Amino acid sequence: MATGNIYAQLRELKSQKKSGFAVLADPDKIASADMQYLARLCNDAGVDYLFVGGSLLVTAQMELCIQRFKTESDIPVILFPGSPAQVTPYADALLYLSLISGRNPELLIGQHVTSAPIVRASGLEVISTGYIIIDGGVQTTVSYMSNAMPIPADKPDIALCTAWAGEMQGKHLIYLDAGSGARRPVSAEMITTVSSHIDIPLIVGGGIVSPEKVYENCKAGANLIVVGNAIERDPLLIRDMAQAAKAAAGSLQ
Ligand code: 1GP
Repeated sequence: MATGNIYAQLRELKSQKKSGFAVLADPDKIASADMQYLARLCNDAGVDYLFVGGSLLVTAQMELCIQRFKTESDIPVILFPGSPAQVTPYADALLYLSLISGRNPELLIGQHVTSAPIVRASGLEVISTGYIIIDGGVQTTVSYMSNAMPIPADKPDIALCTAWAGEMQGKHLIYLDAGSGARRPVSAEMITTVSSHIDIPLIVGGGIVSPEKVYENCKAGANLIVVGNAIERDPLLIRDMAQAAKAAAGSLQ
């Protein structure tokens, strides 16, 4: 499938050894009155992308959330779906996730087959993503819902071989995720091991709670950092985190 603008931007980050910053909004956790506030904060802070989705959504607020973000900011909205039911044409792009660290055929290919007509008709920019879950020291929603074992946090070689396999299968991105609310984020060592040996952009998220960690992970080679929980608790972290990602430009990677 042809790739579009957002993927071109991510490739640019990779080739220029730069990093971006994305805020993950779980529509279940944001009151509709706060969506406008969050969108404006992100806009003012120079956030690169708004990710929307969740491993388990229990309210019907997703489309409202995306529409608010689109009216209140210029930031591209990327779907990070926990299931095909979260595919909506209101966003700009879709992370077309294949859980390559797991051995659950439904999340490798099954759900993709059943949702293919909807995805094709959506008009979204579809970004094929090798999704890799790393043990974050606690059972996260994604690890429970996916019924798949995460890669041990101290095994960067397994993460690298999984990322290589995804890259050779033609995935356009790799996403290393310790899971939302992880106690232990993906280690800098694992990020460097993976990033320095693949040619496609690397997204990192899960359990990142400080601008210092954002900076460290970008230095380690992440091209896009995703933060959700910490920002739900303290939206004022957005500015410092976005700046930390930009400040790390030109580092080792
Ligand atoms: C989870 O990577 C994201 O899939 C973000 O995680 O909510 O812990 O920041 P947090």
